[in-house]
Amino acid sequence: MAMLSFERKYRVRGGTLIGGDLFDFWVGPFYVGFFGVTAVFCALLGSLLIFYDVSQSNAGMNVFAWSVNPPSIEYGLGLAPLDQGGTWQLVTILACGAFFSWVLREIEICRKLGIGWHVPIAYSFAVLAYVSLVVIRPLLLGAWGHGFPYGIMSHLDWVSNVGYQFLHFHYNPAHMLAVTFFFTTTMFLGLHAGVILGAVNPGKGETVKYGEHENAYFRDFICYSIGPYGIHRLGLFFALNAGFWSAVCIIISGPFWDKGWPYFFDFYLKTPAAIGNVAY
Ligand code: UQ2
Repeated sequence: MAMLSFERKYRVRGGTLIGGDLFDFWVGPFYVGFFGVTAVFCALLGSLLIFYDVSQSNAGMNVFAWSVNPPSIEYGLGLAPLDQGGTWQLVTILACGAFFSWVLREIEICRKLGIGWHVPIAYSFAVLAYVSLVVIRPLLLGAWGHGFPYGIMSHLDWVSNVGYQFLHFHYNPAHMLAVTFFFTTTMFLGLHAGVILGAVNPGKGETVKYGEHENAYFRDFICYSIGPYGIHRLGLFFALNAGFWSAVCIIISGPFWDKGWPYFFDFYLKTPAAIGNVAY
């Protein structure tokens, strides 16, 4: 890919977190950096281990049946033999290595450009959601076997099974918050993308519009415009909260709440609103 003339001035030295000028170069359009090397190393080795593990199973070429499974609960927090979940443990370590490397690579690029760390901070919430499932919750429950399996159908089965262990996972209040944030985030992106495309691509013969028209649109439509900075702050806030409450909702399930989630709302029966008014 050809380097655009103005790109040269953004391809600045420095900003690295480790190793000085070592790996401070680009390959085509890609910044390499120390953490680019560690990310690619972890991702390649992890992928090879996944293919190795799957090759030892009887799943054949059916990709939907491929699954790298965690050890059984009996192994606790110890290491398991490769064919008993040890590969899952190595893949998990390498996945964490790749994800953490990616966060640090994003930070180095922010430092080079002199921009804020919003992207690495946002991405780290996604990493947190993953780490909650395969590291934090298994540690709190005392066994790596509580992690989820790495497979297309098998991870869906895991989600369903864990959900039913709590009778009805949608009664988990943190899950309610997470779902609500996910949905509102897509609504905000839909509204935002729609208004931006509507303004810059108004149709044949119309002149391209801009920010004031976007403002006016939402004032006329819902009596309120949050503004061009506001919509991005709101969107980032809601997106980060979606990841954050996802992490909370799974970490509390088991380590801090071991009944069905519907029972959580039994506290209502002890409130003045219910006492003497609700039969049960
Ligand atoms: C907006 C605005 C934008 C937008 C969008 C809105 C000009 C280009 C999508 C509308 C969003 C609003 C009003 C948020 C409503 C908030 C809640 C909590 C329901 O006003 O400013 O900029 O893209």
